[in-house]
Amino acid sequence: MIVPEYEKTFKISIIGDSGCGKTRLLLRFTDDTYSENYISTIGVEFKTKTIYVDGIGIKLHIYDSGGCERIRTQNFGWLYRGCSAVIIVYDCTNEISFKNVDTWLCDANRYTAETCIKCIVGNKSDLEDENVVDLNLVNQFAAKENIKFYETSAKNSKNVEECFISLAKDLLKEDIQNEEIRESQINIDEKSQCLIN
Ligand SMILES: Nc1nc2c(ncn2[C@@H]2O[C@H](COP(=O)(O)OP(=O)(O)OP(=O)(O)O)[C@@H](O)[C@H]2O)c(=O)[nH]1
Ligand SMILES: [Mg+2]
Repeated sequence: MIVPEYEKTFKISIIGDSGCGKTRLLLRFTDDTYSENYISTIGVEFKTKTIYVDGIGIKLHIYDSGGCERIRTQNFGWLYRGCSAVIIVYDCTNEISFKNVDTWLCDANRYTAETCIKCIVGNKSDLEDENVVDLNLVNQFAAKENIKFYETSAKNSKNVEECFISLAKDLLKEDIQNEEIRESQINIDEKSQCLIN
């Protein structure tokens, strides 16, 4: 018998302003690499990584796109179609990138299914002296929207793995719950069929 390498597949999209570190976060997670070079992403790129949660293989398809306005509006379809989770990234050293989280979240809420899980990531936490974003405001915003918040550094790896793994765990939990709901629905339908017959 061939044992499959993975049992679940989820699509995750990383969005947020240009330069906040989306591509570096993706490459840190998938390849454990980092570079100071800044080459703005044009269009949409994706990478995959299989992880194991409670013995279950989960293949993550992670989509990354350029954050500039023109690219933002061009890529709605690619980024959001069939998306199970969205990571909205801002740059801790750039207040405007945090202000724009609201716009990115509106896009995500508008173009993804209601079940799509969202989280906020404040990246570049290694640049402690340059951090200009008030953590209280971020926590308040995350609590209001009922979404998780992580401070990460693609540079020194802090919290990057934790963020993706926690997201994968939440996706798995949600998937199992939906499966249970589907099964109980089938049972109810079967019972009512029996009663009719
Ligand atoms: N100090 C520090 N610099 C970072 C970090 N993450 C990314 N950078 C730097 O920030 C710049 C932009 O990073 P990218 O990952 O290319 O940004 P992006 O969000 O993909 O940008 P677009 O593709 O234009 O949307 C690069 O010079 C990175 O080296 C981090 O955690 N810490
Ligand atoms: Mg990029």
